[in-house]
Amino acid sequence: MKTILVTGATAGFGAAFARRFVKDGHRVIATGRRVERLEALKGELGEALHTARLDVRDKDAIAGFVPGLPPAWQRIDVLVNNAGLALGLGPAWEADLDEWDTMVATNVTGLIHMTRAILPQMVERDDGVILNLGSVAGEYPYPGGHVYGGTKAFVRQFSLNLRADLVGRNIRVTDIEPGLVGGSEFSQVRFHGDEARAQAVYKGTTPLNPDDIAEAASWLVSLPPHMNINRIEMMPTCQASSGFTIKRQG
Ligand code: NDP
Ligand code: 8X3
Repeated sequence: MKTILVTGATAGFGAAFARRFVKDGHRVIATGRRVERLEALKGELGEALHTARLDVRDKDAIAGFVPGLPPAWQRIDVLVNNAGLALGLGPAWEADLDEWDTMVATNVTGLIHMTRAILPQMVERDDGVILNLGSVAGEYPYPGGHVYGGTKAFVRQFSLNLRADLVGRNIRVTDIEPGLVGGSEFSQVRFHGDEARAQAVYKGTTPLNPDDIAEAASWLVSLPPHMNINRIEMMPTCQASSGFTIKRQG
Protein backbone atom coordinates (compact mmCIF):
# COMPACT_ATOMS: atom_id res chain seq x y z
CA MET A 1 0.00 0.00 0.00
CA LYS A 2 1.37 3.38 -1.07
CA THR A 3 0.41 6.89 0.02
CA ILE A 4 -0.36 8.91 -3.10
CA LEU A 5 -0.69 12.70 -3.17
CA VAL A 6 -2.89 13.94 -6.01
CA THR A 7 -3.20 17.62 -6.92
CA GLY A 8 -6.44 18.73 -8.57
CA ALA A 9 -8.52 15.82 -7.25
CA THR A 10 -11.82 17.73 -7.24
CA ALA A 11 -12.70 16.88 -10.86
CA GLY A 12 -11.72 15.01 -14.00
CA PHE A 13 -8.53 12.96 -13.97
CA GLY A 14 -7.66 13.80 -10.36
CA ALA A 15 -10.94 12.40 -9.00
CA ALA A 16 -10.57 9.34 -11.25
CA PHE A 17 -7.01 8.82 -9.96
CA ALA A 18 -8.24 8.97 -6.35
CA ARG A 19 -10.97 6.40 -7.00
CA ARG A 20 -8.64 4.08 -8.92
CA PHE A 21 -5.76 4.26 -6.45
CA VAL A 22 -8.08 3.51 -3.52
CA LYS A 23 -9.56 0.60 -5.49
CA ASP A 24 -5.98 -0.61 -6.04
CA GLY A 25 -5.48 -0.68 -2.25
CA HIS A 26 -3.55 2.57 -1.81
CA ARG A 27 -4.16 5.61 0.41
CA VAL A 28 -4.74 8.95 -1.29
CA ILE A 29 -4.24 12.54 -0.19
CA ALA A 30 -6.75 14.39 -2.36
CA THR A 31 -6.16 18.11 -2.81
CA GLY A 32 -7.66 21.03 -4.72
CA ARG A 33 -9.37 24.33 -4.09
CA ARG A 34 -13.04 23.26 -4.01
CA VAL A 35 -13.36 21.86 -0.51
CA GLU A 36 -16.96 20.70 -0.93
CA ARG A 37 -15.83 18.43 -3.78
CA LEU A 38 -13.07 17.01 -1.58
CA GLU A 39 -15.61 16.35 1.19
CA ALA A 40 -17.89 14.53 -1.27
CA LEU A 41 -14.96 12.36 -2.36
CA LYS A 42 -14.15 11.66 1.28
CA GLY A 43 -17.75 10.57 1.82
CA GLU A 44 -17.40 8.19 -1.10
CA LEU A 45 -13.92 6.74 -0.41
CA GLY A 46 -13.74 6.88 3.40
CA GLU A 47 -10.68 6.19 5.54
CA ALA A 48 -8.37 5.54 2.59
CA LEU A 49 -8.69 9.21 1.67
CA HIS A 50 -7.24 12.24 3.41
CA THR A 51 -8.37 15.58 2.02
CA ALA A 52 -6.73 18.97 2.25
CA ARG A 53 -7.33 22.26 0.47
CA LEU A 54 -4.33 23.23 -1.62
CA ASP A 55 -4.01 25.90 -4.28
CA VAL A 56 -0.86 25.03 -6.23
CA ARG A 57 -0.34 28.72 -7.02
CA ASP A 58 0.20 29.35 -3.29
CA LYS A 59 3.93 28.78 -2.76
CA ASP A 60 3.76 29.19 1.03
CA ALA A 61 0.90 26.70 1.29
CA ILE A 62 2.94 24.18 -0.71
CA ALA A 63 6.03 24.70 1.44
CA GLY A 64 4.00 24.11 4.60
CA PHE A 65 1.82 21.35 3.19
CA VAL A 66 3.61 18.16 4.27
CA PRO A 67 4.51 19.40 7.78
CA GLY A 68 0.81 20.31 8.17
CA LEU A 69 -0.38 16.77 7.40
CA PRO A 70 -1.14 14.33 10.21
CA PRO A 71 2.11 12.43 10.94
CA ALA A 72 0.73 9.15 9.56
CA TRP A 73 0.21 10.84 6.17
CA GLN A 74 3.53 12.67 5.83
CA ARG A 75 5.38 9.93 3.96
CA ILE A 76 4.46 10.45 0.30
CA ASP A 77 5.29 7.47 -1.92
CA VAL A 78 3.75 8.84 -5.10
CA LEU A 79 3.19 12.44 -6.22
CA VAL A 80 0.71 13.02 -9.03
CA ASN A 81 1.13 16.53 -10.41
CA ASN A 82 -2.26 16.71 -12.07
CA ALA A 83 -3.66 20.19 -11.27
CA GLY A 84 -3.66 22.24 -14.43
CA LEU A 85 -5.73 24.10 -16.94
CA ALA A 86 -6.01 25.69 -20.36
CA LEU A 87 -7.63 29.10 -20.73
CA GLY A 88 -8.82 30.32 -24.12
CA LEU A 89 -8.20 29.14 -27.67
CA GLY A 90 -7.89 32.43 -29.54
CA PRO A 91 -4.79 33.59 -31.41
CA ALA A 92 -1.77 34.66 -29.37
CA TRP A 93 -2.09 38.33 -30.32
CA GLU A 94 -5.57 38.48 -28.77
CA ALA A 95 -4.81 36.40 -25.69
CA ASP A 96 -5.51 37.67 -22.19
CA LEU A 97 -2.19 38.12 -20.39
CA ASP A 98 -3.77 37.29 -17.04
CA GLU A 99 -4.87 33.94 -18.48
CA TRP A 100 -1.35 33.26 -19.74
CA ASP A 101 -0.01 34.08 -16.27
CA THR A 102 -2.56 31.77 -14.63
CA MET A 103 -1.58 28.85 -16.88
CA VAL A 104 2.13 29.36 -16.16
CA ALA A 105 1.50 29.79 -12.41
CA THR A 106 -0.56 26.60 -12.25
CA ASN A 107 0.91 24.25 -14.85
CA VAL A 108 4.56 25.23 -14.45
CA THR A 109 5.26 27.05 -11.17
CA GLY A 110 2.75 25.02 -9.17
CA LEU A 111 4.12 21.76 -10.53
CA ILE A 112 7.75 22.59 -9.80
CA HIS A 113 7.01 23.81 -6.29
CA MET A 114 5.06 20.61 -5.53
CA THR A 115 7.94 18.55 -6.88
CA ARG A 116 10.54 20.47 -4.89
CA ALA A 117 8.44 20.04 -1.71
CA ILE A 118 8.12 16.25 -2.03
CA LEU A 119 11.30 15.12 -3.83
CA PRO A 120 13.73 15.41 -0.87
CA GLN A 121 11.89 12.78 1.20
CA MET A 122 11.87 10.45 -1.81
CA VAL A 123 15.61 10.94 -2.31
CA GLU A 124 16.23 10.34 1.38
CA ARG A 125 14.37 7.01 1.21
CA ASP A 126 15.61 6.21 -2.29
CA ASP A 127 12.05 5.39 -3.22
CA GLY A 128 9.26 7.21 -5.00
CA VAL A 129 7.18 7.86 -8.08
CA ILE A 130 6.28 11.17 -9.70
CA LEU A 131 3.58 11.26 -12.36
CA ASN A 132 3.31 14.56 -14.21
CA LEU A 133 0.33 15.45 -16.38
CA GLY A 134 1.69 16.76 -19.63
CA SER A 135 -0.31 16.73 -22.85
CA VAL A 136 -0.06 16.11 -26.56
CA ALA A 137 -0.24 19.92 -26.62
CA GLY A 138 3.33 19.86 -25.36
CA GLU A 139 4.40 17.70 -28.30
CA TYR A 140 2.43 19.11 -31.22
CA PRO A 141 1.49 22.73 -31.93
CA TYR A 142 -2.08 23.74 -32.79
CA PRO A 143 -3.70 27.14 -33.32
CA GLY A 144 -4.58 28.70 -29.97
CA GLY A 145 -2.33 26.29 -28.08
CA HIS A 146 0.44 28.89 -27.52
CA VAL A 147 1.03 29.16 -23.76
CA TYR A 148 -0.93 26.04 -22.76
CA GLY A 149 1.19 23.93 -25.13
CA GLY A 150 4.28 25.75 -23.90
CA THR A 151 3.54 24.84 -20.29
CA LYS A 152 3.07 21.19 -21.23
CA ALA A 153 6.33 21.15 -23.22
CA PHE A 154 7.93 22.42 -20.02
CA VAL A 155 6.34 19.53 -18.09
CA ARG A 156 7.81 17.03 -20.55
CA GLN A 157 11.32 18.49 -20.43
CA PHE A 158 11.24 19.01 -16.67
CA SER A 159 10.23 15.35 -16.26
CA LEU A 160 13.14 14.19 -18.42
CA ASN A 161 15.56 16.51 -16.61
CA LEU A 162 14.42 15.15 -13.25
CA ARG A 163 15.34 11.71 -14.55
CA ALA A 164 18.78 13.03 -15.43
CA ASP A 165 19.30 14.12 -11.81
CA LEU A 166 17.75 10.95 -10.41
CA VAL A 167 19.62 8.43 -12.56
CA GLY A 168 20.65 5.40 -10.50
CA ARG A 169 18.04 6.04 -7.82
CA ASN A 170 14.77 4.14 -7.31
CA ILE A 171 12.70 7.21 -8.07
CA ARG A 172 10.64 7.09 -11.21
CA VAL A 173 9.28 10.02 -13.20
CA THR A 174 6.75 9.78 -16.01
CA ASP A 175 5.19 12.45 -18.18
CA ILE A 176 1.65 11.31 -19.06
CA GLU A 177 0.59 13.04 -22.27
CA PRO A 178 -3.10 12.56 -23.12
CA GLY A 179 -4.80 13.82 -26.24
CA LEU A 180 -8.57 14.23 -26.56
CA VAL A 181 -10.20 13.32 -23.24
CA GLY A 182 -13.86 13.92 -22.46
CA GLY A 183 -15.68 13.54 -19.15
CA SER A 184 -13.69 16.21 -17.31
CA GLU A 185 -14.12 19.95 -16.83
CA PHE A 186 -11.13 20.79 -19.02
CA SER A 187 -13.10 22.36 -21.89
CA GLN A 188 -15.64 24.10 -19.62
CA VAL A 189 -12.68 25.77 -17.91
CA ARG A 190 -10.95 26.57 -21.21
CA PHE A 191 -14.12 28.20 -22.59
CA HIS A 192 -15.04 29.97 -19.35
CA GLY A 193 -18.19 27.93 -18.65
CA ASP A 194 -19.57 27.97 -22.22
CA GLU A 195 -21.11 24.49 -22.04
CA ALA A 196 -22.18 24.35 -25.71
CA ARG A 197 -18.68 25.22 -26.91
CA ALA A 198 -17.16 22.73 -24.48
CA GLN A 199 -19.43 19.93 -25.67
CA ALA A 200 -18.69 20.72 -29.32
CA VAL A 201 -15.04 19.70 -28.73
CA TYR A 202 -16.14 16.06 -28.31
CA LYS A 203 -19.05 16.01 -30.81
CA GLY A 204 -18.99 12.97 -33.08
CA THR A 205 -15.98 11.42 -31.30
CA THR A 206 -15.32 8.71 -28.78
CA PRO A 207 -12.66 10.47 -26.72
CA LEU A 208 -10.57 8.96 -23.98
CA ASN A 209 -12.11 9.40 -20.52
CA PRO A 210 -10.57 10.06 -17.08
CA ASP A 211 -10.73 6.34 -16.18
CA ASP A 212 -8.52 5.59 -19.22
CA ILE A 213 -5.89 7.97 -17.87
CA ALA A 214 -6.28 6.43 -14.39
CA GLU A 215 -5.70 2.99 -15.98
CA ALA A 216 -2.30 4.18 -17.20
CA ALA A 217 -1.51 5.80 -13.83
CA SER A 218 -2.45 2.61 -11.99
CA TRP A 219 -0.10 0.61 -14.21
CA LEU A 220 2.73 3.10 -13.76
CA VAL A 221 2.44 2.96 -9.96
CA SER A 222 2.45 -0.86 -10.04
CA LEU A 223 5.74 -1.19 -11.96
CA PRO A 224 8.88 -2.55 -10.31
CA PRO A 225 11.29 0.12 -8.97
CA HIS A 226 13.89 -0.39 -11.72
CA MET A 227 11.41 0.23 -14.57
CA ASN A 228 10.92 3.84 -15.65
CA ILE A 229 8.49 4.87 -18.36
CA ASN A 230 9.73 8.28 -19.49
CA ARG A 231 6.58 9.40 -21.27
CA ILE A 232 3.24 7.99 -22.34
CA GLU A 233 1.39 9.60 -25.22
CA MET A 234 -2.27 8.57 -25.27
CA MET A 235 -4.90 9.30 -27.91
CA PRO A 236 -8.32 7.89 -28.75
CA THR A 237 -8.45 6.04 -32.07
CA CYS A 238 -10.43 8.94 -33.56
CA GLN A 239 -7.38 11.20 -33.14
CA ALA A 240 -3.94 11.25 -34.75
CA SER A 241 -1.27 13.87 -35.28
CA SER A 242 -1.07 14.97 -38.89
CA GLY A 243 1.61 17.52 -39.25
CA PHE A 244 2.08 20.65 -41.19
CA THR A 245 -0.08 23.58 -42.20
CA ILE A 246 0.71 25.41 -45.44
CA LYS A 247 -0.96 28.74 -46.12
CA ARG A 248 -0.99 29.13 -49.94
CA GLN A 249 -1.40 32.37 -51.83
CA GLY A 250 -4.35 33.00 -54.11
P1 NDP B 1 -10.41 19.39 -14.93
O1 NDP B 1 -10.68 20.83 -15.21
O2 NDP B 1 -11.54 18.43 -14.92
O3 NDP B 1 -9.67 19.26 -13.52
C1 NDP B 1 -8.60 20.12 -13.21
C2 NDP B 1 -8.26 19.99 -11.74
O4 NDP B 1 -7.19 20.90 -11.47
C3 NDP B 1 -9.42 20.35 -10.84
O5 NDP B 1 -9.50 19.40 -9.79
C4 NDP B 1 -9.02 21.70 -10.26
O6 NDP B 1 -9.46 21.79 -8.92
C5 NDP B 1 -7.51 21.61 -10.31
N1 NDP B 1 -6.88 22.91 -10.29
C6 NDP B 1 -6.92 23.91 -11.20
N2 NDP B 1 -6.24 24.98 -10.75
C7 NDP B 1 -5.76 24.64 -9.53
C8 NDP B 1 -4.97 25.31 -8.56
N3 NDP B 1 -4.57 26.58 -8.73
N4 NDP B 1 -4.66 24.66 -7.42
C9 NDP B 1 -5.07 23.40 -7.21
N5 NDP B 1 -5.82 22.70 -8.09
C10 NDP B 1 -6.16 23.34 -9.24
O7 NDP B 1 -9.27 18.96 -15.97
P2 NDP B 1 -8.68 17.51 -16.36
O8 NDP B 1 -8.96 16.53 -15.30
O9 NDP B 1 -9.10 17.22 -17.74
O10 NDP B 1 -7.14 17.86 -16.42
C11 NDP B 1 -6.20 17.39 -15.47
C12 NDP B 1 -4.81 17.60 -16.01
O11 NDP B 1 -4.65 16.89 -17.22
C13 NDP B 1 -4.46 19.06 -16.33
O12 NDP B 1 -3.11 19.29 -16.00
C14 NDP B 1 -4.66 19.13 -17.85
O13 NDP B 1 -3.88 20.13 -18.43
C15 NDP B 1 -4.19 17.75 -18.25
N6 NDP B 1 -4.72 17.26 -19.52
C16 NDP B 1 -6.07 17.25 -19.79
C17 NDP B 1 -6.52 16.77 -21.00
C18 NDP B 1 -7.96 16.78 -21.38
O14 NDP B 1 -8.26 16.75 -22.58
N7 NDP B 1 -8.88 16.78 -20.45
C19 NDP B 1 -5.60 16.21 -21.98
C20 NDP B 1 -4.21 16.29 -21.61
C21 NDP B 1 -3.81 16.77 -20.40
P3 NDP B 1 -10.02 23.11 -8.20
O15 NDP B 1 -10.61 23.98 -9.27
O16 NDP B 1 -11.02 22.58 -7.22
O17 NDP B 1 -8.82 23.69 -7.54
C1 8X3 C 1 -5.45 18.78 -23.51
C2 8X3 C 1 -5.43 18.25 -24.89
O1 8X3 C 1 -5.39 18.90 -27.36
O2 8X3 C 1 -6.90 20.13 -25.91
O3 8X3 C 1 -4.16 18.93 -23.03
O4 8X3 C 1 -4.53 20.52 -25.80
S1 8X3 C 1 -5.57 19.51 -26.03
